[in-house]
Amino acid sequence: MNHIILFNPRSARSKPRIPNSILSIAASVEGVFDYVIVDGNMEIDPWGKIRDYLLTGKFKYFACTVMPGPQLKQAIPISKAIKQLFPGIIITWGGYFASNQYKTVIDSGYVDFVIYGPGDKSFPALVRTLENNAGVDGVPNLIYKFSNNICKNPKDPLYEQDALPDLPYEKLNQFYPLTNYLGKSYLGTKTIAYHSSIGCPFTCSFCAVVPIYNARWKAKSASLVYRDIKFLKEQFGGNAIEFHDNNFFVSEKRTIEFSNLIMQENMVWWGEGRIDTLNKYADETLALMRKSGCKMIFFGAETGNDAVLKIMDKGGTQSGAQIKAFAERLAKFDIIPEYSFVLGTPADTAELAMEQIDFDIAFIKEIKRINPRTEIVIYVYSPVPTEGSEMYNKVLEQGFAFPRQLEDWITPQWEKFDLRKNPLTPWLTPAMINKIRDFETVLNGYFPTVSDIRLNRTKRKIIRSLAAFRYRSGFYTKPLELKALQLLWKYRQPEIEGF
Ligand code: B12
Ligand code: SF4
Repeated sequence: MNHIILFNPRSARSKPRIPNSILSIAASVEGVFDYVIVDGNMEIDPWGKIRDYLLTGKFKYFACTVMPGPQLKQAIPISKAIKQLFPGIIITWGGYFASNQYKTVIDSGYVDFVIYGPGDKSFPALVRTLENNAGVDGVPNLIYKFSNNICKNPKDPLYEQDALPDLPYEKLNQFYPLTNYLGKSYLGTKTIAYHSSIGCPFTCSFCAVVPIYNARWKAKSASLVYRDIKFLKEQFGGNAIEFHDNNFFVSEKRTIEFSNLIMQENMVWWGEGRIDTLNKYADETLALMRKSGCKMIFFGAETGNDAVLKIMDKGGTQSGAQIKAFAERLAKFDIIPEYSFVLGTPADTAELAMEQIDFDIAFIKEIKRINPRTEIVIYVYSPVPTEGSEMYNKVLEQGFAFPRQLEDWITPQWEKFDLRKNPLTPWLTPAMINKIRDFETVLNGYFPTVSDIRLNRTKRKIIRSLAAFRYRSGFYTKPLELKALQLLWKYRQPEIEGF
């Protein structure tokens, strides 16, 4: 038998979202091969479920999506157990982790194939080829081992997104009620996760999207996006949208069209974009977006330092002055800028690395002065293998190396690396990491995120007044009282779990 198990390992403790990665693979085999979906976010014992499926003898393929971080905690042991107990099952991994760390994945010995980049055509082609006992060298976007060598087949150009098959929402609904995926968030009571474009046209040197998409971007048309959203609203009651695109706002024309269409639906929406791109949008467009329900936009501000921005290769047009001016501009349109910063980038000496951290902390405080509603997300820089970029070269020069064994990724140190909390990068001393983390705690105390909907007004007031002295005076060291409160109130960090 040749049935397929599609597995989405657990990625969030709560608030499961529509598993778009695995659902797009489901779409690619819908009506061609029989498949089941197992969602680790919805199962107490996903391994038990997978084992029971395999014991039926009907299955031949196990396909798993893997992003860095918690998903590895299920992806690794489950794939390993399948290979040990059911050696005939063919295991394929796809997604950002599998694509960027393919050598380690293939060398593990228990993952047979990696699909790097889009799997929409590659996965059905792989299964078809294997079913016909043909050679896999013609399957696009495929990585595998042959005679002890890792082979990388050529990659297809990005597909026209409107031409791809529709996501099989109703099929997902047969496995897990779709309404359970439409969670309560800052945006609405039933939030839809939607992915409307693939890739990104930029080449920021620290970004995991770049090695996979090489500055390519393709989007669904506004009318198709609207059609899908309307379907999810009418069939399942969705009332808000979280766009999961790397870069939703590349085309102003598409944003205008979408805003005009969604206006009548009375839905709040959110997406990720670039400051320099949106800064070029006309005032009328920004006003239209807000009117249509766009309440907050996530931006990679990264740093206020122009020299570091240049090394990060932020397209050559983003500057510290622009980041500040844009926060002020968005305030006029009542759109909340959610700025993410990457602190702890490599520097030639320890003094310079510390100076850069101090500079960014001061810059973030200035942004807060300019537009206090700006939401700040802080990451510690974690390298991604963007081969050939100035930043990655610097990282290698300083002695950084990724784990060689797949299992090492689930050790506590590397798990934290993935969450961009403790990057194991040689140029950052514990004092630097502590400074970043302590400042983050004080900042989150003084300005609790609006996206944590469980934090009521009283709690906000208490923690804000407790953090006021530290924030104003710059005394961030060991804010244990704030940490205790955040722990007690289960403060939600949007950078780890989304809204
Ligand atoms: C949604 C999301 C989350 C959600 C998870 C939601 C869920 N499933 O429950 C949450 C908010 C929890 C999350 C968290 C994190 N995330 Co996240 N996340 C995303 C996001 C925005 C969308 C993923 C998605 O659905 N894409 C839509 C699908 C259609 O695209 P796709 O996954 O690329 O799938 C295509 C191909 O990759 C391939 N494919 C994918 N899977 C498979 C499987 C098989 C078998 C095959 C054949 C092919 C295949 O085919 C698909 C169709 O073409 C992506 C960015 C993005 N735009 O993709 C980041 C992203 C994947 N996340 C990322 C990271 C780093 C994280 C974190 C680890 C860290 C962080 N702080 O952000 C955390 C913690 C992880 C955790 N808790 O698991 C990075 C990965 C970067 C990297 N270094 O590789 C991304 C790329 C964001 C970014 N630009 O930095 N994330
Ligand atoms: S704009 Fe964003 S998604 Fe695009 S390359 Fe830069 S950081 Fe990555």
